[in-house]
Amino acid sequence: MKELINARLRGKKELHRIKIINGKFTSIDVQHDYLDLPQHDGVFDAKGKLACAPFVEPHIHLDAALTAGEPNWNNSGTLFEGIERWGERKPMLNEEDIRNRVYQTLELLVENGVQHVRTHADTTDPSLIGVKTLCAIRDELKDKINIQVVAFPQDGLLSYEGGLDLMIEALEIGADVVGGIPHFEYTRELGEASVKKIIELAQKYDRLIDVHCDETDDANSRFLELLACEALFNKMGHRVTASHTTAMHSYDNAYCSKLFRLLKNSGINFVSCPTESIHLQGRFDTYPKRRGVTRVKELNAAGINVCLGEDSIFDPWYSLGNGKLLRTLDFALHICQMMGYQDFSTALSLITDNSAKTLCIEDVYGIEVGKPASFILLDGEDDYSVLRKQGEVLLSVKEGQTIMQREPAKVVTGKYF
Ligand code: 17E
Ligand code: FE2
Repeated sequence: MKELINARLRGKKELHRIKIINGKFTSIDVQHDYLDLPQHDGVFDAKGKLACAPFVEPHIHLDAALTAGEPNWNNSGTLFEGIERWGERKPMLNEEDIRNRVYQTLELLVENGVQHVRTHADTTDPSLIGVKTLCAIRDELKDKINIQVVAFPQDGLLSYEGGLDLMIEALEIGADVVGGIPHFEYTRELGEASVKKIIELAQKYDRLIDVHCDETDDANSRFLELLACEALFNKMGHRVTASHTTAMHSYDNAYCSKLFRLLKNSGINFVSCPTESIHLQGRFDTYPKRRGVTRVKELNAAGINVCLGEDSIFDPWYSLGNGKLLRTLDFALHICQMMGYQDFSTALSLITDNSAKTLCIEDVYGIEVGKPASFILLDGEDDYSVLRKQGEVLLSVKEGQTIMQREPAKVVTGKYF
C-alpha cells in the first residue's frame, strides 16, 4: 500500500491522508474534504473508518493453546486444577503438535488485528520443547509477526526440581523475557528468593521480565511489592511487567494506598487478563464472590501503565477465547467499572499503546511519520463506536504490506420495520 485516504485517527475529528514509502509512514495530513480519488494501485479508501496502531497481545500461553480437555477437562475451574491438567498434557507435547496449534492460534490473532505477541513458554519440562519450538517459530516468522517468548516456570522456578537450570537453559536458547510464578512456589521464602533470582537473571542475560505475580485471591500474597521494589532499586522498571496481580483485588485499601506509591515510582507495567481472572478467581468464595481482577481502573488513573491480554485460547485454564482483544476489552470495562465517557473514549489504549509500552516496542509502534507503516482499520469512527458495535478489524497492514483484509458481514433480509 502506498496511500490511505479518508481515514480517521484516534482522538482527532478530521479525516486524514496517510502516505507510505518503503514500508514507512512518510506523511500524515489533515484532509479538508472527503477525497474521491479513483481507486488505483496502492490507494486504499478508509471511507471514514478508524485507522489505529495494530493490536498487541501482551500475554498468551501459545504452548498450551487449543489443548482444552486433553486428556482431561478442568472441572473445578481453578488455576490450580488448570496447572494439574496441563501437567497431564505436557508429556504428550512434541514439535509438530506445538507447531500445529501455535500456527492456528497465530492465525486467529492476525485475523483480529494483532501484529505483536508476547507468549509464555513453560520451562518446567525437562525437554524444553515448548521453549525451543516457540523460539524457532519466532525466528521463522520474524518478518510476518513480532513475537516475544517468556521463559515461564509453570511449576515453580525453585520448587520444581531442576527449575533454575531449565530457566537458564531457556535463556541460553534465546527466550526474550524471564518469567516467574512466586505465589505458586512452596513457601513465601521461596517465592521471594525466586523474585530476586529473576531480577539477577534478567540483568545477567540482558532480558525483559514478565512475572505471573500474585495470581490468587489470597490477600496475603504480596510478591508484587518485592518485584516493584527490586525493579525500582535496579532502575529497570520499564523493562518489568507484573501479570495478573489478582490478589490486589483483595488487598486492604490502606495497604493498596501505600503500595501504589511504590508501583508509580518503580515504573513497572501491568497486564490484566480479565476474561481469565473473572473465570479462575473467586472459586473458593461462596457468596458474595470476589471478581478477582486487578485494579485496572485505579492503576490507570494513577498513571501506571496497564494493558490487557487474553492469557488463554481453549486451554486447560480457559476453554473459550477467539483472538478478539475487543472482547477482552469489553469484559475489562464491565468488570473494572470503567464505564464513563472518558473511559470509553480512550479504551483502545488498553489493547494498543499501553501494551506496546509493556513490550518495550514503542520505537517501532504507532501511526507517526518515520515509523514502520503498520496499522489496522477498524469498523467504527472512534474508540467509543468501535467498542459499542465491537467493530471488526477490516484491514491489517504491516510495514506497508496488507496482511489481512475482511469483508464485513451484511444483513441480507429486507427491511423489517
Ligand atoms: N498458567 C498460570 O499460572 N496462570 C494462567 N492464567 C495460565 C497458565 C493460563
Ligand atoms: Fe498467564
